[in-house]
Amino acid sequence: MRRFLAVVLLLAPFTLPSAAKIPLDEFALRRASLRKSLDGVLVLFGQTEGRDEVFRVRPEPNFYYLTGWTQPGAVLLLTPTEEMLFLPHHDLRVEHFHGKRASAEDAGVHAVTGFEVVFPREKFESELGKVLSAHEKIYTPFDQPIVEKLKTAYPFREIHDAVPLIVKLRLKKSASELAAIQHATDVSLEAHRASWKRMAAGLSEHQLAARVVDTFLEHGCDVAYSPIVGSGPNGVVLHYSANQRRMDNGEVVVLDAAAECESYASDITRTVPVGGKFSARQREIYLVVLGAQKAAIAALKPGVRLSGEGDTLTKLAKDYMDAHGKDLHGEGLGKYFVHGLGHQIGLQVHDPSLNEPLEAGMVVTIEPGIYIEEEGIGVRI
Ligand SMILES: [Mn+2]
Repeated sequence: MRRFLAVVLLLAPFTLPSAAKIPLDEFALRRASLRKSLDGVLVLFGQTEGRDEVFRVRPEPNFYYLTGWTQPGAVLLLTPTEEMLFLPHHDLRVEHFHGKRASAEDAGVHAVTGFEVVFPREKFESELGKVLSAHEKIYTPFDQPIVEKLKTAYPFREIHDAVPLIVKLRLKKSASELAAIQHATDVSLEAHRASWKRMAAGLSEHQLAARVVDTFLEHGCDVAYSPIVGSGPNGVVLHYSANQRRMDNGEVVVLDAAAECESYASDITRTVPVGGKFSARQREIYLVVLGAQKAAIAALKPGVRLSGEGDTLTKLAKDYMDAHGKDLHGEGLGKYFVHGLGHQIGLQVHDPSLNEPLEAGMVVTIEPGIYIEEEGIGVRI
């Protein structure tokens, strides 16, 4: 028995699902394919950091997508034929707080960054000036403060939003991205199952959240978003996150929680009865939501739209609810489905979309819900 236990303990660390790290080459390939469609100069700033920051800073997703670089203060400059990364100098004080960082003057900087050309940060303005002698247009994200600075510095240049160019690439997931999302999903499923085991009348919602977050951290992942644990009447609040209510038998809990692993997110919602059994009405609503989800998944294929005008998967789910259930006033349940059916997912839980029909290689969530305040029932799957 003792020997058996020792073997199990030895094996245990290796049975954890392993995180799929995106190789540096893939970031280089992404830049190469962006450069192919680039008719100007692209400028992207990575994340900055606050003073004495103790919260983990998420990388700016577009910058991360093209560089894989997470150290703050970096700048990316692309032209159709060139790639340059600009890094801040070493700062002993900063490195005392945050650990060693890479800098342009380091011998190994090319191998570490995957860039052949790495300059110190202060060279950015002069290098931008040089490449602009051969190009008219500047692409930069319109949602970042840099756009105003560029407009002031280059008043006679056409400045365009860089985001659609990058989003076009981000929408189609590579094999390693699919593996990363699958991994975050596997960890999230395990977290949901762990919380179901903990579930009992008299517990508080945050105790389910604790089990969920514990599972994420155990796997070296983090929360993709604040866990939503909405029991009873809180189940109808879409983005409820206080998680402080006592749960009781007879109620259902909407548990919307997922992990982010190696920068890729998942997004999973399940609705379960606190005491292990649905009431007849809860079960009825649950089966309508599940049926709508299955119908939408069956109709999911390239060319369809998730939401918007006309025939969309959201409309299909709503029609299913109308056809399969009624509220206390004899009206269809579709009107209680008050959000979009799903969204793109990847580096962000709500990955950006260009509102075009779905294409092969995209990853979307399908998560219908019915929220009837009058009956105190919220179900999302
Ligand atoms: Mn979602």
